[in-house]
Amino acid sequence: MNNLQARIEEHIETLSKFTATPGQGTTRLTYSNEDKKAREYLKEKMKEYGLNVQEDGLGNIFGKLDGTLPDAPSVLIGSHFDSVPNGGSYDGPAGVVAGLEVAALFAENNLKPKYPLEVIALVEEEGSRFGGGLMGSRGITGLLSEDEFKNLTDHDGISTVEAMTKIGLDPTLPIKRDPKTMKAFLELHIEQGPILEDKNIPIGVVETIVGLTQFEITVEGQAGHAGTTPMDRRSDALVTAANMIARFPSLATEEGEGTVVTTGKLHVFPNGANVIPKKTVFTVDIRSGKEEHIQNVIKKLNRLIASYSKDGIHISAIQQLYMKPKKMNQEIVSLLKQTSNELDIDYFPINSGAGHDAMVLADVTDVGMIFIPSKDGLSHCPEEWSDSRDIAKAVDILFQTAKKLTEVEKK
Ligand code: HGY
Ligand code: MN
Ligand code: MN
Repeated sequence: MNNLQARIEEHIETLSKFTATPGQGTTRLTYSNEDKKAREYLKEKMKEYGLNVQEDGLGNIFGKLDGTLPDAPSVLIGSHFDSVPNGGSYDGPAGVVAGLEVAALFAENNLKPKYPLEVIALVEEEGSRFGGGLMGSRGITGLLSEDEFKNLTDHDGISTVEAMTKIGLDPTLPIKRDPKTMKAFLELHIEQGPILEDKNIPIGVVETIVGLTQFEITVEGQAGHAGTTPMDRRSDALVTAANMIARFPSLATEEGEGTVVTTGKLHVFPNGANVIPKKTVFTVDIRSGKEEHIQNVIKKLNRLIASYSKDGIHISAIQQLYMKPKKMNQEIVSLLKQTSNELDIDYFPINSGAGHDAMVLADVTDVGMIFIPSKDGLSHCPEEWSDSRDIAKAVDILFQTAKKLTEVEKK
């Protein structure tokens, strides 16, 4: 195993230990103690690799290698470092680690870039704690306003500001970043699907990222005794939710073209075996490569809500996130393909069914993304695994691409 691959494995292994569910995958919620430990590790490595480290008012981490051009915009490389509950070790961290190791190669080769290089580690991409997702990158671009950010609370009613302060972060630091300070953003991510592994190709060059929206639906009925309440006198919030959720797969298949609809979260109140549920809260995640399909499913969802709002049942919906499908910057896509060819690394042009911070930053700077294979196509589960040799190949591509984009001065 070469030195780069060994360092990659050490980073991934170390970060995977910062989990609230040891032995049951990675659970690293934003601003948790696990976040704090991962953050300290990443900042320590950034300093070790010669980067100036800063955090913003959301807790995103930036490690900067200054360029020779004064006040020039940065080439950013990184991803997120939060996780889904009981997730894997690579979703997010693979991209942050790749950014770290590109910076290490700049340091090892004593490279002087004209444009600064910045390694970034973003918060709350998954939305596991505060809902919606893509929070860190949406804060940077202003898509999430400072007020919206500060009013977010988790399932226990703890606010972002309260949670940040608890782990020593400063919510008074700037949140929105001036787009003129960003020249480009490169992100390595695991594919989270089976295509690259099936084709036995180590690199995917991302062309587009799927559009997506997420709703939180609340169904309110009437609690009651499971034994004494006749069936025709119930306003059962869980039966209503179940009837609605059972319709979602057909909403997706009716649209076709890869449209998907998922309910991943369901809370029942008061959640007693002998109590007719008073309230249910569940999520609906809708995705498609074509925005018209997302809009059609939203219309059908609204019709479902209207048709089930009767007999003592009240249904409300909060739209937590809406992102149009995004194309990657064509010049960067070509540069990534050209660099892969120069390095004789096989690649496959691919579209992303997962959402990524790259789709948000694409609103304010030129963005490019590459994938590596996921074993058995699995992700968002403890079985998630990718080969550090593929991460090393991705680092080589990102290193050469970053040298071009930062216009490293020829010695
Ligand atoms: O949901 C997604 O696509 C990403 O994993 N946040
Ligand atoms: Mn991810
Ligand atoms: Mn994810």
